Amino acid sequence: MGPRAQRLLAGLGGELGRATVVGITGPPGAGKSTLVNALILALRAGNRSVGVIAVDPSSPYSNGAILGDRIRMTAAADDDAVFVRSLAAQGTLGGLTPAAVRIIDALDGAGFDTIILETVGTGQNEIDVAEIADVRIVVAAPGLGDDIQAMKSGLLEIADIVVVNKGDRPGAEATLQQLAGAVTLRVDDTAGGMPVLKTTATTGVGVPALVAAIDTIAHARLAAPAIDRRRRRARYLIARAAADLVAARIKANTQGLAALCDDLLAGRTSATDAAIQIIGRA
Ligand SMILES: Nc1nc2c(ncn2[C@@H]2O[C@H](COP(=O)(O)OP(=O)(O)OP(=O)(O)O)[C@@H](O)[C@H]2O)c(=O)[nH]1
Ligand SMILES: [Mg+2]
Repeated sequence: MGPRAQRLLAGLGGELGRATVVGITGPPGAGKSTLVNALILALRAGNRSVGVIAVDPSSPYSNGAILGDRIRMTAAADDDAVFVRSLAAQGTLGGLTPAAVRIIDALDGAGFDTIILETVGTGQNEIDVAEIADVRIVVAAPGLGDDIQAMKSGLLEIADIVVVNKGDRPGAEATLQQLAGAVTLRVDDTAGGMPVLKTTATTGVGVPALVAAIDTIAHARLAAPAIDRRRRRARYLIARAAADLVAARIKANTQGLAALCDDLLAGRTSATDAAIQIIGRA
């Protein structure tokens, strides 16, 4: 970002932190984009403006996913209160670029009520969503097989709301039961109240209940001062930048690294102690 853009965003500072940022993640093909489209329709029906950032996890050189999202998000066409932007992940460490945070700020400053962030849940992405979003939705669908197992171990950790989409498909109810069971087993789910909802994104069935669940959580989260939520996003940006810098430093340190590698292989040091020798104690 250039200095001019930075000044512009800084000038918006007083107005930022108003929007509800909703993160939507889940396995490829679960119907995230279709669900975002259905959410746009439902939120527009309530006269709320919606900004969408769809993070493309695939090659930064391909526009295929961008086109795909545009086609699926037909609700956005010809409506000034809807803004859809696709973003290539650019192969950064976090998968989700800091650019996403800047677009959130820009949309927030422009007065959008709800900002939806769609990312494919493969690895670091879902954690990034957790860092950035006020409300975190994990989307599953029947017939994704192993992905449900993966969700149980990882994705559900970050969820505020679990959605089983493709509710019109056979097996939707079984997937719902499976995930509802996994959610109640979560140790940290003290309230025992995480919503597990069924939607059919293609027809909009179940979407009003999802909007209601989002609103309930957003209401509680947005009670915190806007600056707190913006600081959390700033912390994420700094952590990502720090990780990039450290990785670059370790890569550049080829001379000393050979000896450290040998020490590690011979059990004379741990990976953590070796890292501390290179970057110092945090
Ligand atoms: N039957 C049925 N099909 C659905 C539903 N929602 C989405 N689909 C279909 O599922 C396919 C994938 O939908 P997308 O919205 O692109 O899924 P996605 O999770 O965004 O996919 P990626 O962004 O590639 O990870 C499309 O063919 C949709 O039409 C649903 O509720 N029921
Ligand atoms: Mg998608």
